[in-house]
Amino acid sequence: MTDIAPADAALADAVMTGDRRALARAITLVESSRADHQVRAQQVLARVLPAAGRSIRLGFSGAPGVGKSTFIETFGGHVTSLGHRLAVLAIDPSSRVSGGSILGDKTRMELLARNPAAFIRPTPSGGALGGVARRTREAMILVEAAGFDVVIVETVGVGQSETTVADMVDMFVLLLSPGGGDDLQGIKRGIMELADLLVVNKADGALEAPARMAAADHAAALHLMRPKTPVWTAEVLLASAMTNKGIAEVWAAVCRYRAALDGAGLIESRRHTQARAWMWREIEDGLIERLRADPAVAGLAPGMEAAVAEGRLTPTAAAFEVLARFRG
Ligand SMILES: Nc1nc2c(ncn2[C@@H]2O[C@H](COP(=O)(O)OP(=O)(O)OP(=O)(O)O)[C@@H](O)[C@H]2O)c(=O)[nH]1
Ligand SMILES: [Mg+2]
Repeated sequence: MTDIAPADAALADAVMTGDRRALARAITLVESSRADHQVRAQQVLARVLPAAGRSIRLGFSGAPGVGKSTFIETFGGHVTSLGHRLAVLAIDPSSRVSGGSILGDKTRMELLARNPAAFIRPTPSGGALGGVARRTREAMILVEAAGFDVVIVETVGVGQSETTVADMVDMFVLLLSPGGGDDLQGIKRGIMELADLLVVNKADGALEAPARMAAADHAAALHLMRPKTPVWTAEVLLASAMTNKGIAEVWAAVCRYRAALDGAGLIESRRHTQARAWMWREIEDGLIERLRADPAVAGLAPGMEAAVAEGRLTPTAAAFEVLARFRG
């Protein structure tokens, strides 16, 4: 890697002093797809890396409308009132409207958006899940370096993004709505299995009784699942982002979880595993990109595809031919 430019070194240093504008600029650099920006972003990240990693990383997911934004607003108010500094990032590969979902409903996070102890960054718009995930991971490093000690990565509970988020955080929290079993909520068993904590939101007013029933149902379903780690068994809590009920208990559960895993050295080892897996993902993505850009491969691939389609060659043999032609 070439040496970092003085201006970028200054940017990295400003991030580490907690300068919010520098932080926003550094995240913008990380999000840029320009090749020269990518090089500079990696230099900035390398410089701040020693100052990162000292947060609790939380993933929040749940079906559309379950109350994620409202919950993060209320939960964020509680956590910052305890003296923590909270950063909220989002992964939303569906990239609904430009600006992303968090910015779109900043009205739901009005207090948090104005809270000096909080930093909200909207979804980087567009791109495949892998690209969005990379930018979110790198933004996480930057917010940690800027001194935010609680990081929430929010994702909409549709499709692959839960797995992606679960793979980059210390604790995965699934928000559920009252009423209906998991079938009704479209929550797949695989996603429940990712959860370290389940929170049935909207446990207020007329929804309180159905919320209790939903919580009991989910607790029963959890009972049949194998815990992700021997030191922590997933719990189901009731909360209302509207009335504040149960919010302190959710934070208390986060603290208990952290203590349990930290005590067993599991947060560190989980992060090591995640970092290694991330490196290999980047290598795989980079290789594929180079392969597709290779002129020899580009010349050969269409013929190979035709041969495979017409049954003149097995896909395996065709793949061997293509790989043999690839010079890297
Ligand atoms: N009764 C009740 N309603 C709530 C609660 N939390 C959120 N809501 C309502 O549920 C609706 C959806 O809330 P959001 O916070 O936008 O939900 P979301 O999960 O962020 O939705 P998407 O961003 O679209 O995925 C809004 O009308 C909220 O006012 C709660 O604790 N109780
Ligand atoms: Mg939302």
